[in-house]
Amino acid sequence: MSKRALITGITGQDGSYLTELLLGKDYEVHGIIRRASTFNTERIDHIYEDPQANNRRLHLHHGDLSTAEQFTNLIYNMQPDEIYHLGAQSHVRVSFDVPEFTGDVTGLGTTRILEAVRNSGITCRFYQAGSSEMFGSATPPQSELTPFHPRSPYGAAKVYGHWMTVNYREAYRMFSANGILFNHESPRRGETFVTRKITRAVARIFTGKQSKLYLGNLDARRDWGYAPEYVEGMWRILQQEAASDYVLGTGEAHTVRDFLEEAFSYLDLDWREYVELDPRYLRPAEVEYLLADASRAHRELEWEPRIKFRELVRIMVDADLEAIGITPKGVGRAILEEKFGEWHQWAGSVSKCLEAAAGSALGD
Ligand code: NAP
Ligand code: F7E
Repeated sequence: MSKRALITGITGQDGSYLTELLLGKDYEVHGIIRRASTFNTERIDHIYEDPQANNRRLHLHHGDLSTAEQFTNLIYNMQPDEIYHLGAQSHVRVSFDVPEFTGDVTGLGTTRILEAVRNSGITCRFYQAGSSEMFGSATPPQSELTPFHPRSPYGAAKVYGHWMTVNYREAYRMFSANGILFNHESPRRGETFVTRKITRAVARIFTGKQSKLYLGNLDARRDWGYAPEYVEGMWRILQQEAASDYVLGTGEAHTVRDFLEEAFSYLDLDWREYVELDPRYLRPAEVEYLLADASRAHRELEWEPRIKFRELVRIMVDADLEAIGITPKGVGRAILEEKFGEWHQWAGSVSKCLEAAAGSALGD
């Protein structure tokens, strides 16, 4: 019998890739989406099936992590085998502007889902989307044994979610596991995160649609990987015999400046001619250096990322060129086709799904 999964944050970068992965593994997938006045399902529209279709395997439910009102009933009625809790206010800079809201959605949101599982009385496996931001100023490389020292309301909220996940494991013997994921990016990354902001700007500058790119701190170092590989890691974490916590990352760190150099030079542009500082993008407290020690995941999950920094940049620039209607230079596309057999839509992995329905995914 096929398994059933519930995903919070299904409309986000990771939620969309995870949905494709699970549908490809024959799961029935349920996702929670927020009611919005405009369509907010762009990342999953290509795999969504018409609500009237028979035997569909992707189902969406309205809900918001700021209230627990319907989660217990939803989970009790659905009886999922696995819950991937990915929903969050996930922007670090924004979390300084809305610290209370971030604590509510990103921190307490985790407790609301855990408590709903406990109250529903069902047995299921729970994944918490933890973050390298929890390490903050801890000395790199960071592993599962590194003490947390968050530097933002977002990081602090994720530390709370992490320990609640551990607590439900210890107190109620729930299979609740933390993934501590370092930055992972893709053509589906939100446009205000620095990697996508850069690759989108490179494509627009190349085609004359933009002349300047305003950024903040260029010295911060991040361990950037490719998102589809990280959702595979989430799935592996929930397939282990016992629940535990795992760091996922590439083991390579680069500065934002390195990213600029790599992205602009791919199209023979010099980033210094286009990039200017805007202090609004600086953070009250910065995380300077994140570098994953993912040796436990390599050993126990057999998880090893195949896409590294330089390849990631090329994939993202190619995709952003394509998104504005320009034939990509093609190196990034060739890398993905060689390593995964497909370009970034992963259409083949969900080939069993019906044609995507046009318009609003919930259809109401
Ligand atoms: P993302 O693209 O920002 O997606 C966040 C998702 O959460 C979206 O589906 C969003 O819905 C949903 N959401 C936000 N507020 C909500 C609310 N109040 N109620 C219900 N849903 C809400 O994030 P991501 O990059 O996919 O990351 C997935 C998870 O991993 C997040 O928890 C993030 O904090 C964590 N994480 C990410 C990274 C990374 O590098 N990407 C690394 C470590 C951890 P809308 O589409 O309606 O906005
Ligand atoms: O910033 C610097 C910024 O916003 C990366 C989230 O997915 O990963 C993400 O958080 C670095 C920082 O990602 C701009 O100061 C410079 O040092 O792309 P980001 P993040 O803060 O690392 C972690 C693992 C998560 O869990 C989060 O959910 O880039 N930077 N100039 C800038 N950053 C942004 N956004 N915009 C700039 O203009």
